[in-house]
Amino acid sequence: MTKHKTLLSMAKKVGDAVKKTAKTENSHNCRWSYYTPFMAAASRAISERIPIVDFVLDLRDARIPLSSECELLKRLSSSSSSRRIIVLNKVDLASRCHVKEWLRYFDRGNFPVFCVDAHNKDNIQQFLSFLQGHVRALKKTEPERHTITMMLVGIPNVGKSALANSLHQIGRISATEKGKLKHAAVSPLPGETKGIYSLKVAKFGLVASHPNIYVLDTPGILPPNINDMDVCAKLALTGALDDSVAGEKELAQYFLSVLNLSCEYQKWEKLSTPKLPISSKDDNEALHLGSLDREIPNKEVSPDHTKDSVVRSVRRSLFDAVSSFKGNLQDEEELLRLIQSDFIALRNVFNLHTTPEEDIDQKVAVKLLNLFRTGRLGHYVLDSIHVDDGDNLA
Ligand SMILES: Nc1nc2c(ncn2[C@@H]2O[C@H](COP(=O)(O)OP(=O)(O)O)[C@@H](O)[C@H]2O)c(=O)[nH]1
Ligand SMILES: [Mg+2]
Repeated sequence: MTKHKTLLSMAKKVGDAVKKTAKTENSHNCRWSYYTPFMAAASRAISERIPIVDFVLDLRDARIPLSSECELLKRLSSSSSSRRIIVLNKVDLASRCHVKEWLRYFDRGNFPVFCVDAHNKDNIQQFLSFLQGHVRALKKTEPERHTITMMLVGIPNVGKSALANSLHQIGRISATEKGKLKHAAVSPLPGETKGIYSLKVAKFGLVASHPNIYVLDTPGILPPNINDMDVCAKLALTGALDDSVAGEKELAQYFLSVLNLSCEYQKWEKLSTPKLPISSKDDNEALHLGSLDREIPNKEVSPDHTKDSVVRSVRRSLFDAVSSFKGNLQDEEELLRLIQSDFIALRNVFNLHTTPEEDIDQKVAVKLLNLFRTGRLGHYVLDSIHVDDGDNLA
């Protein structure tokens, strides 16, 4: 996605909100509020283990391949004994063509890269074969090895525990290993994993000489503060920070800027209703009329926003709002006006008329964020590759 000036200023709003929360909650400390003593201890424990594990699986969010790089690994010296493999997770939520570009970008760097959907069995099988190749190469240089350790390292909520579980389950099933399966806690909220846990991934085959593979799940870590507001906003939108840190409404506004400035909504054209004549000035009013003209949910009950019919209505409303908008989206004020129209249209779709006025936008925001994060509102890669990014190549 190209860097629109308006998108950057919407990202800055989110970053400023995070900074403000950090300052009020933590006024006499230079670290930000999410950086708890627990996260500091986890960062130390992970740093100590990096030199003694065989592989570091540098887990990133495929939607933000650069912004989700773990700060601690950036500082990792190239002389470290462990081998680093970049893993782009949540690839099912990212736009394919952009992920391909990022894979080519990382291929030019020093570290192997693989993209994965932690919930997809076939994908995990392929990832296991890829890891197996690396284990074989290590065994060639150290044939006496009986145990190989791989540590998952990454920001909160990137899917470390989900991936550890999948590797453990699928690895053991394919090696027909007996024994009770363990389970790492997976949660949509950041900060769920509280310690470093080891799960056996099996022998990668039935031959006795094959080494035992263990994958270490770790707590998510972030630096004590994030100076780049664009990075901060992307981390918050994709769920690495608790939503209360930036505020759901600010995050939803940021998401709507991303959506309105992208091409994703164009895929929903066939869902569109015939256009009403909408002038740039009367957008809010016309959208009200437009949505009254369309499907109106039951007045009393707020529909389950994850139902296909509701998701379709959300898409249709967002498509209609942006495609009939006559303003200039490069102008922040006008973009905000479109976002306000989006919120009004979504109140109707989610049937939130009986909700107290001050809570409505908050409720719309929570539902919208949930739909974005479960891939129901398009596929995005928010980081873009620039010529000068070559200097930062991992
Ligand atoms: N769509 C999708 N969701 C995922 C994927 N991996 C993890 N998740 C979800 O992301 C959230 C965080 O996962 P978790 O493993 O707890 O993240 P951790 O904090 O890095 O351990 C959970 O809701 C997972 O179900 C993935 O590849 N695709
Ligand atoms: Mg976890």
